Amino acid sequence: MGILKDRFKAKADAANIEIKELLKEHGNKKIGEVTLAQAYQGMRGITGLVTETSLLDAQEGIRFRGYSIPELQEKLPKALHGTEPLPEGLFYLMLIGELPTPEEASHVTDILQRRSHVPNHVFAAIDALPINTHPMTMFVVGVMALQTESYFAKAYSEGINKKDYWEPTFDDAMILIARLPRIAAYIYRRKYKNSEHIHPNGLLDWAGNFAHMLGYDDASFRELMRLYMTIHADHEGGNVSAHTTHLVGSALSDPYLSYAAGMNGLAGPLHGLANQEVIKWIFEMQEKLGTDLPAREQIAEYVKETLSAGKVVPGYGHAVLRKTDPRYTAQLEFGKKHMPEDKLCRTVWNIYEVVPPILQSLGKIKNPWPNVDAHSGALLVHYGLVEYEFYTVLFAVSRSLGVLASLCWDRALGFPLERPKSVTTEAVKLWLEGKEQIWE
Ligand code: CMX
Repeated sequence: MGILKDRFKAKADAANIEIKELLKEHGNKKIGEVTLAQAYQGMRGITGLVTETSLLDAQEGIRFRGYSIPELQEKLPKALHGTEPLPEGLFYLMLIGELPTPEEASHVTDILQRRSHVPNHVFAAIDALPINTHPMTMFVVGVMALQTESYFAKAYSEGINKKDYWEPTFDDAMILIARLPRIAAYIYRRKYKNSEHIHPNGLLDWAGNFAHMLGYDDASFRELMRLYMTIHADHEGGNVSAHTTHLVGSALSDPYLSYAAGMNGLAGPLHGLANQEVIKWIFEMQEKLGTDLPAREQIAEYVKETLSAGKVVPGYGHAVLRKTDPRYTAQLEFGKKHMPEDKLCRTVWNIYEVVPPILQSLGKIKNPWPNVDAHSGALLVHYGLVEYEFYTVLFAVSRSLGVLASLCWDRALGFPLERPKSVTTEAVKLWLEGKEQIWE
């Protein structure tokens, strides 16, 4: 690969310098409807998608159908003796657009329970992978194996009328959501608990049963799972997992294919995988410093080392948010209530005091505040769920609620194939020289 790789590197280095210069001078020029800088730099600030289930405000954070996280915690139905919202209720809200009564939320629970049986070939597909496979890879393989069940794929091959697309999409979405906890728990028990699997408990709610199948029957862990599955469910439409699910779905790929694609995006370290990276980073800091409760000055030193090694501080920053993520705050409050003395949680809270001013001082980071991933791992570790490579799978199970409710809406509203225009740097240069304009 030597010569080819070297040539590519030389070309890429030169192009990087050239594009930087080009954007310095022409970044604010409009290329079609957007600026050149937006086209080159991740499409920030472009409103080009419709997602009905939730809306993100840069200062305030996420609202699901108009309701903030504290409002959801107050208004959504709870499990018996529980205080955290039932994610089934949030799914109802995202799908129907109205807050469910306890009976309506429990109807969703019933639908999911009745459809939760996972066919054996899905487990066989997971078992075919080496045990050291990352849990997210096992998860997506499990979802892809389940695609054999798709009503949408079957209906399409039999010639369904396009006005009816939404219906098999809806059926696939419900079945997929119903089965994901079992698939995820299977992966967890296979990889970390010697394949000692736990049967579902048909009397429990969706998240409570998930906690049970993972092997954590503590009542407050079940509450954590209900909160976790609620707050990670959706974050409007432009994030990588939601956008990918929508994009792939726009080709009329069925919900299994679309969701699996989205979860491959969630498995990236700048997105959902950041939750494992946070705990890995803290564990490495503890080991290096030889303490499980590092002082703020020690944390500051470690943060600076991370930055000077050219790495990001995981769990901090956001492409849209410009304040502390309310999903972080909800978890912080859970920690203060259930485990105020926990050393790892106290470390997470100390990091919150130390990191923002350091990131701010760099002058280039638009949001120095923590996101959802900065806190979730510490709560899980408290209950003994220390296998941090599994954390993104929890995020993925939750994210199904938002992206699949959205996919039902995509089909119901007949959204078309998504296909934005792209350009080459060569074409941009010709345009800047006034020679060619290919985007109009
Ligand atoms: N640590 C170090 N540098 C950071 C940083 C962080 N936490 N956040 C942003 N930056 C850097 C960017 O890498 C970029 O650097 P360059 O100009 O050298 O490329 C610069 O600051 C400007 O970035 P930005 O406009 O503020 O942020 P982006 O919109 O480009 O990126 C995000 C957003 C989330 C990818 C980024 O903040 C990040 O990498 N954070 C750490 C990873 C993380 O926690 N991801 C989880 C996000 C939530 C989720 O999706 O689950």
